[in-house]
Amino acid sequence: FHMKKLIVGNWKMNGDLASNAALLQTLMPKITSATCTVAVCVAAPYLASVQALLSGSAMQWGAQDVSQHEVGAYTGEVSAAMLRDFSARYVIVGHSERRQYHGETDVHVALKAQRALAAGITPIVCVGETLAERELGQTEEIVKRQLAAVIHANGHCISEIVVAYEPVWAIGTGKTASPEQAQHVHAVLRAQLRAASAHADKVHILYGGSMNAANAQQLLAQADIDGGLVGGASLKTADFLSIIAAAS
Ligand code: G2H
Repeated sequence: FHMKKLIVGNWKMNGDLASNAALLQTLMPKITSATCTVAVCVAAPYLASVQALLSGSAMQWGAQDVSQHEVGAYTGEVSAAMLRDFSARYVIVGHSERRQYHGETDVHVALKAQRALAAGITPIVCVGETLAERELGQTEEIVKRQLAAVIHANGHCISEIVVAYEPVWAIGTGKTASPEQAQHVHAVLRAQLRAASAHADKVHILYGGSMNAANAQQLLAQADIDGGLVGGASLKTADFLSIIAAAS
């Protein structure tokens, strides 16, 4: 059974109208192949322009966060239905930067994943341990706890999610998990998904954390690494294209 790999650019809080358009116009003609799925997750204000640019292309788009609430008096929040209005295919939930700087807990992340699924948007659920947790030997326990919350809240829909393993110590630091370290955790996550769903093997488990042109191939060659969630390198055309080539 061969799963098409999924490469998602996480632009984080970068870019502007002009630079987004320039980046996508360079990427679009080069991303025509059906051998790998490619998406970019952009800041919410740019969804409309990214939708206009990418509609009809081979690229997908999505957002970086979604409200845990459905609708109502939640100033500043963006709902799953709003993302749906701009045909977002994906939304990242529980990125470690949200957990770290915005107080998101496993409970919030589970609710956000639920809202996304209910709106027909695929949540990219991020899990990962900090350096201190890894050094204490708690990696498996932490990622399993983070994923368990989402499995518990989403039951039989769990095969509709994407999981991203992002060791916090590897994010934006230039330090990457070795292919063996990453594969080990991916296998743990796969086993947990299999225990929850008969369709676990169709869940993409992405690696994230300083994935780049030089390390992508080896990471993507691992049995349970089904793609990448790419931050910094997704803002550089040549690097992002190399990663896509490695996944194709
Ligand atoms: C991890 C990743 C993308 P970077 O956060 O989500 O970013 O590739 O810059 O480490």
